[in-house]
Amino acid sequence: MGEFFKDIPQIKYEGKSSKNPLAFKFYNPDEVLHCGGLGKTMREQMKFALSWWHTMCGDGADMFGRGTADKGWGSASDEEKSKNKVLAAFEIMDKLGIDYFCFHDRDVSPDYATLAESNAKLDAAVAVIEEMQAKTGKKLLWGTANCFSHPRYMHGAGTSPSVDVYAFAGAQIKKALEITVKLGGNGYVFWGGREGYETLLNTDMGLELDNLARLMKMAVEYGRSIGFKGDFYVEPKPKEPTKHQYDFDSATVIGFLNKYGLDKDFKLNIEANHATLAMHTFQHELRVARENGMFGSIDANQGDTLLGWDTDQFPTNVYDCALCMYEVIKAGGFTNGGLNFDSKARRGSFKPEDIFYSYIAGMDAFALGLRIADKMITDGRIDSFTADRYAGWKQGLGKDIISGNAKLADLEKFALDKGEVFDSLTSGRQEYLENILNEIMFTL
Ligand code: XLS
Ligand code: NI
Ligand code: NI
Repeated sequence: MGEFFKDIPQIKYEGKSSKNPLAFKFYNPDEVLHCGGLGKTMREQMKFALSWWHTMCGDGADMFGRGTADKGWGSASDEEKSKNKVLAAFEIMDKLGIDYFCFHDRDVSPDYATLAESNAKLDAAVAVIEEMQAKTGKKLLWGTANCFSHPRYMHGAGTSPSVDVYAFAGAQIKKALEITVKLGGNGYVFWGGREGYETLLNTDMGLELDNLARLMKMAVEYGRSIGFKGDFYVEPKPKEPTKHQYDFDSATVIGFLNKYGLDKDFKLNIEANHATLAMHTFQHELRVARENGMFGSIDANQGDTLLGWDTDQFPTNVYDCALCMYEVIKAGGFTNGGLNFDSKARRGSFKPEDIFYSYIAGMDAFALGLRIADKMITDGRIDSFTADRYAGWKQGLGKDIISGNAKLADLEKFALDKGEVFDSLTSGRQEYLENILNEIMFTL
């Protein structure tokens, strides 16, 4: 190792007084945080993952200009590049102390002339990953198939009007499941690339949604038959690349999974920037998933509230990270999921060392988030305020309603007896709570 990033040392925890830009200030991997009784090390609580597409492939190209970063990894051919990407990715993970990674099939190895050739070359690259995993103990958090980049997917994959394209997507998903199982992956993601529409004038929405569910069922059936024991995930996103993406937000996806009987095998992979695009907070999307028993994994990044697209920035907003980790702890922590940095350095941050500055920023922001969430829970003021607010549901009529023993007529009798209830209300105390959060955050 050390071949691609000779100038980058092993990144260590040096604490908050350090001024070393190539060190963690808040992420102390081996430190145990109580976290409401979960009591794991920071490393185990957060399960950071590297995203192959952004880190190993994304060169900063946008619709107004070519790439700025060199992601050729010194390779003379596509095959060599696939192999070098593996070596470079493992070097990055090693230097940052990241234990997991995530990929799309085509991040690992590109499309070749035929599906058979693409599969064979993908196998060769996967063999190198397998070898590196055996050497280092790094793990695959989740795999997925890229069924959106190739022009054949212009009208969608699982929602394409073309049976030919649908079959092609099925073939790609089958292969992606096989490599996920081969590499011991604990998750498989469906992000609805182009599963949506541009105009309803040409769209049979009912058939498209039924077909998408059919494809997911086939994936579950096949995945389980080859020994996949992990979670399938849907990653909600409201728009981009299509005008309307079917997997709009957590609530929409949960409705879809329930309708088609997929709720036992699927959970959600929540991405911060997608929440912003859906005009929700990140915490809202996580809360909806958690309350429905569907919290699975996280794509850690952040968007820009002034922009309407997926900027996939490395997360540095500590408020959002804290409220995210609060939801994760309340959900009982990660099981098969983790925090995948679906994030890219800005186009102007094009030097190799920017990869490390970016991950350090994201990991430290989430470390602060975890520390704050831990403290919010130990402090207890916010949780006990909320519990007290609903205390009425533990006794009398409230208890009867919850146990199903009250009818509308009982509610009427109660209201008539009681008279005006305005004076019994208590304040929601939003500002008081927000100030507690600030106090916890800034006295860490
Ligand atoms: C795109 C998505 C994508 C998924 C994986 O917006 O975030 O990167 O995470 O297909
Ligand atoms: Ni994502
Ligand atoms: Ni995204």
